[in-house]
Amino acid sequence: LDELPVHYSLGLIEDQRLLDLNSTEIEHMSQNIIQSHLGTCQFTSDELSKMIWNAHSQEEVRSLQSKSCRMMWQLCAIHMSNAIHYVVEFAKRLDGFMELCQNDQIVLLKAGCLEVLLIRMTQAFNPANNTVLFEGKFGGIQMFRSLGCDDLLYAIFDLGRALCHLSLSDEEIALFTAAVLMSPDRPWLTESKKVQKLQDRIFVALQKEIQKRHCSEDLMTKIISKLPLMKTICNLHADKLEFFRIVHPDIAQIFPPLYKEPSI
Ligand code: MHQ
Repeated sequence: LDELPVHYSLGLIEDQRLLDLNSTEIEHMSQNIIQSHLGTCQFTSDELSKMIWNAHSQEEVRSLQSKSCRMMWQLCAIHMSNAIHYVVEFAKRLDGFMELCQNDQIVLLKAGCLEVLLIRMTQAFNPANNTVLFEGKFGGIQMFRSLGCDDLLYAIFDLGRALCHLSLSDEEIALFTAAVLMSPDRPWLTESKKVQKLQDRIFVALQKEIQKRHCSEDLMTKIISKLPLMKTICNLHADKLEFFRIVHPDIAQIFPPLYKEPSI
């Protein structure tokens, strides 16, 4: 009874033996995922904990607010593109990812990079005062006023708070983001069985990691329960992006290639 069943939205593993894995293999895979995360996370949690009380001044917030919608979108697009490059690098370092066909690599990244970014955001989010890292310092939702998409931003900040509330470790974030990236239900995947197998193993590794710190609490269930909100945000984001692309086709040019076509 030492292996608890692993439940998740996309399938059900009743017995770890079904996956035909031994602990060393899981441990090895965990290490690969954690190292990949640490090597590509842009800011370490140490760096972030030092920056967390370094907030934008009133003046700086006002200056962001006085930017035009256009300029602000551009600024956000630059930061998001940059962050997405790190997510792509993360994926490339995951065992198994580069062995997938190129079509599937692109499908998984296109569909998952925003979700990964939202999970990564927990480390750059201060739930004590609802601020997030932007332009080198922490600031609240009002920084983004000129974007004119408050609904989306409230959803993003709500998710940030909810994810912070789970107080995930770096290791858990690494495994969680890898699992989200390896979602076998993305449209247009050609080898979803292969992806499913990878994701199953990652969930087993995540469950193991969770058991190290949290004894009784069902953190796994809580983590999984955040997935629908993340999907909603990504869809909302894709809609805004679509709208923005029509209104400002020139700026949409700088969105990273993966970002340009939310669906193939
Ligand atoms: C990453 C580092 C990182 C980089 C960029 C609605 C809209 C057009 C944009 C950060 C959303 C505005 C993003 C820049 C805002 C919510 C975006 C803009 C973790 C994530 C993080 C901190 C991003 C978080 C979300 C930000 C602030 O390693």
